[in-house]
Amino acid sequence: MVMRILLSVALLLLAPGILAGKYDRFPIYVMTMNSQLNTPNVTYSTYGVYRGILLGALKRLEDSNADFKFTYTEDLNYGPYLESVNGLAGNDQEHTYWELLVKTKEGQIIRPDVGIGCYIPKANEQIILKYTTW
Ligand code: B12
Ligand SMILES: *[C@@H]1O[C@H](CO)[C@@H](O)[C@H](O)[C@H]1NC(C)=O
Repeated sequence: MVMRILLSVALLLLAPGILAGKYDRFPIYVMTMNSQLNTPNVTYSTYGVYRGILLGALKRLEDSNADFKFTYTEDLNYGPYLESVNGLAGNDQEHTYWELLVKTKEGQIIRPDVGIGCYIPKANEQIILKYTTW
């Protein structure tokens, strides 16, 4: 009996947490930067959902903000490859590409080992799309 009450209490306490996890949307920021030209960094805000992929957040941003556009190609093995941002495309001959970096909420900059189709942003992260060379 006591166990049962304890169990119900535990479940009641857990439920809101589980629901919040599933239906939460949280802010994320997308910054474009260009290491080749001295153009200013631009930061856009959008949102992520629980365990949602970056590609979805980028599409949402594109739909909500006329100043942000991107294109991607589909790689057989690795999925979506970010090809262009706001009309500027990476180019194999020129060895340029859009690098995916992430500034975590602790302020650390990481380079994810997956692309935009697999990366799962967390709340308040800043996604950095950096036009650069390899
Ligand atoms: C060279 C290379 C690159 C070069 C490609 C230059 C070129 N055009 O030749 C550059 C520097 C551009 C690159 C970029 C990135 N890469 Co890379 N890359 C490689 C590497 C070392 C070799 C690929 C290769 O030449 N294979 C031989 C050729 C014959 O096969 P291929 O199928 O034609 O190769 C093409 C694809 O691999 C594609 N490609 C390369 N990287 C990526 C990443 C993604 C997400 C996609 C969709 C396609 C793709 O470019 C190649 C040439 O067209 C592999 C690791 C490996 N040893 O395989 C990682 C690898 C494929 N890359 C990886 C990653 C994560 C990235 C980045 C997302 C890194 C980042 N944080 O920015 C970015 C892509 C960002 C974007 N714009 O979407 C991962 C993919 C893992 C995954 N499951 O998503 C790998 C496996 C390395 C790893 N971390 O383990 N990459
Ligand atoms: C853009 O952001 C990067 C990374 O945060 C920073 O190093 C760089 O100085 C910024 N560039 C400009 C022009 O503000």
